[in-house]
Order: sequence, then C-alpha cells, then structure tokens
Amino acid sequence: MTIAQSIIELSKKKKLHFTLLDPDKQLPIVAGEIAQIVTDAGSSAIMVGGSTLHSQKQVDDTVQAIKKNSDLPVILFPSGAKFLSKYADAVFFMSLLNSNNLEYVIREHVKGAPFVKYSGLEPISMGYVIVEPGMTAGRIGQADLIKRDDFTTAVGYALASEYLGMKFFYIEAGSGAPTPVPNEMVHAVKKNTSIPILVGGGIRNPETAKEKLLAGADIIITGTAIEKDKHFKNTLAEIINAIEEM
Ligand code: 1GP
Repeated sequence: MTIAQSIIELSKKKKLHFTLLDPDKQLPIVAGEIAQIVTDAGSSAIMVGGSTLHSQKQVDDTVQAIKKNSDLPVILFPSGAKFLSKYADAVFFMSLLNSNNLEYVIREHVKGAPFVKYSGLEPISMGYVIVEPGMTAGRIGQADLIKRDDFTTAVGYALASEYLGMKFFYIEAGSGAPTPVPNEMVHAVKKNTSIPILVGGGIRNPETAKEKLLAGADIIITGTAIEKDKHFKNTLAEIINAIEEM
C-alpha cells in the first residue's frame, strides 16, 4: 500500500495529526529529538518543509536526523524544486492554487518532477490554499489570500482540487497565525468535497484542534509550537489525545 493510500484508509477510521518541521527553524539534531517526541506522542506523519529554506542540504540533514529517531513516514512539504530530499518517503506534490506566481502553481513542479521520478519519492497530489492572515507562507508564496469570510472561494478551491484529481486538500492560515482557519470555512469545505482535508496554521491547543475536527478537518497539522519549545510536548500529547478521542 502506498503512503497516500494508508493515510486515506486511516483517515476514514480516525482523525489524524501530522507534525510539520521546518529545517530552517532548528538544527537537524534538534529536529531528530522533536521527531522522537512527536512519534511517542502519537503523531501519524512528519512533514518537512518551510518558506525560507536556502539549501537542499538543510532538508537532507533534517530528514536523515528524523529518520534516525522515528519510523513515521516523512513527507516533504516543499516550497520549491530545490528543496526535495531523496531520504524522505514521499512528497506532497502540491500546487499553491491561490498564488499569483505561476512558479508556485506549476513551474517549480515541472523542475522538480524528474527528481521525484528518479529518487523514488512517492508523489502525493494536494491542492493547497492560504487563508488570511497567511503569515510568511502567504507573503513568500505571493498568495491572493482567501478572506476569512469568503467561504465560497474556499469551497471553490477545494472542489477544483478534487476535480483536478488531487488526493488531498490543505487549507491553512500560515505558520504561527494568531487566528486559525475559521471553523465555518472548514465546515463549508468539508460539506462540499469528498477528499480528506488537512487544516493547519495557528493551532496550539487541544480545544482549537477539536473545533477544527468537529467542523470537518480530517488531519490537523501543527508546527511552530513544538519547534519553539520542546516542553510544549505535554500540550502536543494533549492535542493528539484529543484528536484520537474524536
Ligand atoms: C503551517 O500548518 C502549518 O503550514 C503549521 O502551522 O506552525 O502555526 O503550527 P503552525
């Protein structure tokens, strides 16, 4: 079974949590320590990526350090073709659908596709959109941010992703967002589409994670909190427990 298939099957049975680690935010050795923590806490996959990376080596070193300490699938979350790593298991082959820059919609994909083919990374297609406030990802990705009350546009992007054959839809408010994607928006997207929905950006406690899941999220992504403070691990465990209880 592919990683995509196993995530889809698992997400039919229960709500999931993925951890996002940005190689630009800590040394590889620290990323490895965090990987151990999130694996013990019950996260289902580790995503690796970020908007401000400067070298492929950073990604390679981080993925290898994670692999040393965790048997969870490592899925790249790349901001460009230069940031792929053959040491990962899979890559979210994602299009930033609401970017004003074609590089992030399709051109980086054209550059990176041969690497994916020859490295053996599993490509997992995903529609990706950024909602206000968008943070660094919104700025670097030159996103035409979805307004927080524009549910119609959010649903349109989700449906377009599904109709284009994408396996997943990721809607996020940007890493470190003071306010996550509104519950009503998650609800509208879930009601109108049938592919699994990932929600992230600004989710820092079990209550918020639960709200997003009740609204219809299938997979919750958290990043910043555990990167900033490993002592957050108790809260992370609470978030994951709350997700597993749903
Ligand atoms: C960003 O959703 C992720 O793509 C993580 O967001 O860093 O705010 O948890 P946070």
